Amino acid sequence: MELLIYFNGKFVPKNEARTSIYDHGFLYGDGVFEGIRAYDGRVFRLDEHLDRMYDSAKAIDLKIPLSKEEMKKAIVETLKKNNLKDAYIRPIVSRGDGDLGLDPRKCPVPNIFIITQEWGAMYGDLYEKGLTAVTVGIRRNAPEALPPNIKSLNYLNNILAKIEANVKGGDEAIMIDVHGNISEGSGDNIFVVKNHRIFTPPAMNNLRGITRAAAIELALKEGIEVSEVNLGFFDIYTADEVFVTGTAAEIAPVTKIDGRMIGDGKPGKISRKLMSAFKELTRIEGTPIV
Ligand code: PXG
Repeated sequence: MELLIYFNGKFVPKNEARTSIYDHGFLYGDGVFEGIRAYDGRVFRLDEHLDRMYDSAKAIDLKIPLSKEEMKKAIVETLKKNNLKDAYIRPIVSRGDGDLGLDPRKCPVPNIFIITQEWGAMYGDLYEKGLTAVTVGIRRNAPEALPPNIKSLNYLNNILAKIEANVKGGDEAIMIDVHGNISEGSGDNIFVVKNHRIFTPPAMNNLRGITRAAAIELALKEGIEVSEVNLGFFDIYTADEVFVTGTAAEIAPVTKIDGRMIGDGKPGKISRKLMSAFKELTRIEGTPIV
C-alpha cells in the first residue's frame, strides 16, 4: 500500500502530496516543523513536541489553523492510516501560498502536512563504536538574528554545517556560536561528561531538544549532576565522554572530535547508562496510537 500523507485535512498518496511553488515554505523557508518518533505503538513526548511547534509558530507570527488537540488527532490518524507502530513523524506548517514578495500577509492560509514513515536506528553501528565529530567554521545563527529555538523550515545554517562535516569526514558537525561557545550538532544537542558530572550549553544558542530534556531527567534520576553552562573547544577536547541527543539520533556517543580521542576512545559509562535508560523510557512512555 502506498504511504498516505496528511495534507490540509485530507489523506493523499505520497506521490500526489505536493504544494504550490508559491508556498512561502518553499520560496523562503517560511514555516515550522517537528521531528517526532513513535516506538512500538506509542508516540514519544507528543505534547512536548506540539508545544514546541506551536511556540515556534508563535515566534514567527504564524497562526496554525488547528488546535493542538486537533493536530494531535491528525498525527495519530496519519499513523493509523499507514499502519505504523515504529515511525518518524514530520508535521510541517508552511506560511501557505502567496506571491513572489516575501510579505507573509500575502499568504492567508497556512498549509499543513504530516509525513510518517518507518524508521530504524539512524547511526547504525556507531552506537557501539561512537561517532566521529568535527567542529565547523560556519557559526550557529545568533539568537539576535534567527533564534535557534525556532524550529523553522529554514535549516540552511545546519545544512552548511553538515556539508562542512561531510567534507571533513565527520559523522556529525559540532557548531560554535558567534561568541565562541559550543552550541549543538547539525541536528542534535551536545553533552560533555567530566569527572562524573554532565554539562550542556544553555538552550539560548541551540534548539531546546526534547531528547535533551529527557537525557537531563534520566541523568538526574541516576543521581548524576547536570549543569547548563557555556562550553568551549577545551571542554569538548578534554571531556571524559561526549554524547549527542536528538529524536533521530536518540542518545549517541561521540568518541573522536577534530582528531582528538575522547576519553579512551570508546563510548563511556555514563553515555551507555543513559542510552539504555532512554531506550527503556521510549518503551514505557508515550501517547498510544489508537
Ligand atoms: N538541534 C537541532 C538543530 C535539531 O534540528 C535537535 C537539536 C534535537 O532536538 P529533539 O527535540 O529532536 O531532541 C534537533 C532535532 C535529522 C534531523 O535528519 C534532525 C532534526 C530535525 C530535522 C532533521 O537528523 N532535529
